[in-house]
Amino acid sequence: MKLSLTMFFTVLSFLSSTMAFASLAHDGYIVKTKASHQFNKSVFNDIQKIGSEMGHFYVVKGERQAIEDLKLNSNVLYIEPNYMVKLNPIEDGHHVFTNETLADSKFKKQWGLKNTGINGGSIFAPGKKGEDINAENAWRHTRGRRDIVVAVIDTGIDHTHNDLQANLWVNQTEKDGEPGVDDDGNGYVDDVHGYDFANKDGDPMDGHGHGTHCSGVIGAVHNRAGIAGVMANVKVMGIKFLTDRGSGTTAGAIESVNYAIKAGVDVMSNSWGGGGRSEALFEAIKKANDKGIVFVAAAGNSRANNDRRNTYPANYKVDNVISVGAMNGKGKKASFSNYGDKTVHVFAPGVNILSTVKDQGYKKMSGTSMACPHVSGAVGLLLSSETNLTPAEVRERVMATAVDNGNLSKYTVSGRMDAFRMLKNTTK
Ligand SMILES: [Ca+2]
Ligand SMILES: [Ca+2]
Ligand SMILES: [Ca+2]
Repeated sequence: MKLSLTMFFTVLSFLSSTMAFASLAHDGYIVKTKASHQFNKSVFNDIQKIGSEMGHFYVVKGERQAIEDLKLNSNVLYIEPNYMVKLNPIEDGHHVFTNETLADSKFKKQWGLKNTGINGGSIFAPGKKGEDINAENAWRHTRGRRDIVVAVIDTGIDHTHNDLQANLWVNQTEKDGEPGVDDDGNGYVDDVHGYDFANKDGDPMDGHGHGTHCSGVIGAVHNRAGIAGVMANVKVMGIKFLTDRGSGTTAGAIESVNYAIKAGVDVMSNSWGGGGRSEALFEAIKKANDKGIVFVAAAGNSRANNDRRNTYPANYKVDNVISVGAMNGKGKKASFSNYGDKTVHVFAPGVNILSTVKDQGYKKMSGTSMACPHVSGAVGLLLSSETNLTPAEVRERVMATAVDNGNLSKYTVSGRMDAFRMLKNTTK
């Protein structure tokens, strides 16, 4: 399964989309029905209902003929492959730092927030001063708000990490409630910090590290230890649908989006991709847009032109989707990053990004996976300052205030994201 996914990113650009989608890895089929449906259990291997506010959805597995026959049922609206999706980092870093207690000691290595040109000395490649998201100036305007919730839809979150704990989203009713009981009646048992749709339980603990890394970029605590998040004040919710090995399905993504909508989050951060177009996921993202929720997505790491070939979820045409490419410390497109001057809305730091990982660790990782949460955090800052902006207005602001640094204009609609200019609504 993993092999086919890797092939998707390396081979797909040579295939027509129709051909490729027929061969994309998937795990059963997503079925949308008009009304609640009684499947003939004897002809299917497995039937699971998907939690959704958008109607009746199921994941169905069975022989080809049984699926074909289902298409003829008048209660069935559509059937589509339940695509496999994956993470968008390109490598795991080799520099793992643990148990360091120096004063927000690693901030000087966070070139994405403040690029001095020499961040981290010999460990990190030299960059170019000022090629960053302009975080320090942005923080003079706002450092975020505790009632802004950013959902990281990923491999989960290490909610025991000292550099994240104070900024975690907490479902207080479940925290104070009974184990094994859905105390707040939202349909999910023991969802104290989010939910785990990969294992179907209330604990989105991250056994991989990727979701914790993205979470740290957004909201690592400004506590004089470890790193600093783009937001000092925020509630980060961990929604896990990718396994500890980093793979998941479209159905899991839909359940995650649905959970975040019900919880009333402000931003969803999505550092994953793959598979073909899913009508069901499109409907979920549109629902989020209707609820005023911004959906930030990694543009992908296959050096591909997203104007020519759709990468999902970054390419869904909904007003709340912000597609993010990755730039390096010199302010140039990262070699791996997807691009598109019509479809990739903005670029953000995504090479050698230092952030939190599991087991109290810190690690540098690269990918549009890392660029995405920089934008999610900056959007969180913007919503802290201007609470009534619509997702379309947020996206427009992100693009209108981005910096043309001379390197990125042919790769994106706008340029390099600048959090300070976003907040001040200025191009100066
Ligand atoms: Ca619950
Ligand atoms: Ca409970
Ligand atoms: Ca910190």
